[in-house]
Parts: sequence; C-alpha cells; structure tokens
Amino acid sequence: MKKLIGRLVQLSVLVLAALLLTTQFAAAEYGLNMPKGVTQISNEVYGLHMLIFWICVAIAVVVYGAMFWSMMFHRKSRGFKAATFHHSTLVEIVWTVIPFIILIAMAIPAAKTLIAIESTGSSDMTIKITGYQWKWRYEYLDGDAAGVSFFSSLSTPLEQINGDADRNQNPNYLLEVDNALVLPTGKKIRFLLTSSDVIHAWWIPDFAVKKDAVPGFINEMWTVIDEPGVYRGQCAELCGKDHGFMPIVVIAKDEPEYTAWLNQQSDAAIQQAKVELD
Ligand SMILES: [Cu+2]
Repeated sequence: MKKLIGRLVQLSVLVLAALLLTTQFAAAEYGLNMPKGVTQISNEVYGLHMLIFWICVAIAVVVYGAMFWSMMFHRKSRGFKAATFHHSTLVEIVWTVIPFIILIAMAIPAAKTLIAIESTGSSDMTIKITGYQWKWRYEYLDGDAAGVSFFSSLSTPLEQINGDADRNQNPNYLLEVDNALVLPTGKKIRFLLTSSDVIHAWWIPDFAVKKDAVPGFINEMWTVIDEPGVYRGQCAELCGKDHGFMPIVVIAKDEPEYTAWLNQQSDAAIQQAKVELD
C-alpha cells in the first residue's frame, strides 16, 4: 500500500511538472521569442532564427536521448559492464564529420540572409541618422525630401516619468517622441548612421534593423516597409545616463500621405526662412 501511494505521488509530481512546462512553452510564444516583424528581411531573419532553433532542438533530442538511454539501460545496477576501449578512429571521424556537415548546412542560409541585410545598393532614398546624447537627428539627403531635417526627442509626459500619472494607462510609456521619422511605404530606404558623441545604436525590431552609430564612422542599413503604420524602437547601445530615454518612432505612410507630409515640411521651412529674413 505504502509503495502504491509513493508511486501515485511520484506520478502526480511528474504530471504537474509536465503541465508547468507546457504552460511555459505557451507563454514563450508571446514573450520570449523574437518578433516576426513587418518587412521581408525581418521575416527572413525570423525564418533563419527558427530554422537554427529547430536544428538545435533536434541535436539536443539526439544527444540527451542517447545520454539518458545509456544511463537508463546500461547502468551498473543492471549489471552492465562498461567498455574499456581507448581509441576508435571510426568514432572520431564520425563525431568530426557530422558537426562539420551541420555547421555548413547552417552557414549557407545564414550567409544568404546576412548578404541580403547588407545589400544597401539601388535604394530609392537616403536618410542620415545621427545619434546624440540623448536624442536622434534625421536628415533627408536626396529626392523630393532633400533638405528636410529635424531632431527627435523623448516626449513622454514628465508626470508619467515621475510617477504622478498612471503608467499603465500609456502602453507607449517612454516610447514616444516629439518628431517621428516619417517614411514612405514600398520604397527601398537606405540609412546612413553615425553619432556626434558616443556610440548609440538605432534599432527597430519590426524591421530587423539594428546597427551601431559610431562617432567618426558611417554605417549603412536599409529597409522596405510594406504596410503603413507606427513602428517603435529604442537606442540599443548603453550611451550614458539617459540611454533609456531616446526612443525611436517611425511613421510609415503610403505615397499620397507621405507627399502631403512632405509638402507640410517644405511649407514650414519656407515660413521659418521668412521669419529669419524679417
Ligand atoms: Cu543612445
């Protein structure tokens, strides 16, 4: 009887552990995995990530499976005698060749994606991004938007930062800026990235775009946004005391809305020039 109760307790602990594990896997869907993003490149990056992940899972199943199988069925208490050989050329060749093949199989899709990420050629427009302690500057360098330039700083209300207002009311707490970067959809946009003081990093997870902004150097990256919308990111390189207070907001607009925004910008620039002349 005692044995039976013991077995039952063991069984319920196992069931509980299995339940806990499965709920954690379900939660991972939402919290732990990387986002799929909204661009072709971000989807490619996600696909590559999942491919490598499943290869790792398969390796783990084989390795741990062999380990537990050996521990279970070849244990000493079963009277199993350990082998005493010291050297096996065949085994050594096998455990060198198999990982080599796996690594090559992983390197081919990884290199393909990496080359695609770095292909900044034949872009439709270029925007220069400069990191400052602690804000961003955007300069539209060519095309109809040439000359448009502005700073983009944190605009989350101060009372929210000080804790006087309910932070839970604002899902974009610390992620709002005064001037968002406005981009057209369906165009290949090349970014030139630099910094005026320390190293920052411009990062929009939904675009799978992330690179360091290094003073004295210009880094390149690119994106094509398919859908209009608001996309958010942050500085991703520890850059001083307000590193956590230099968010990035990109508003993607389709052609007519983007043109309307552009006209507004030039009108504002003309007004500004008039004021300065007077
Ligand atoms: Cu920064």
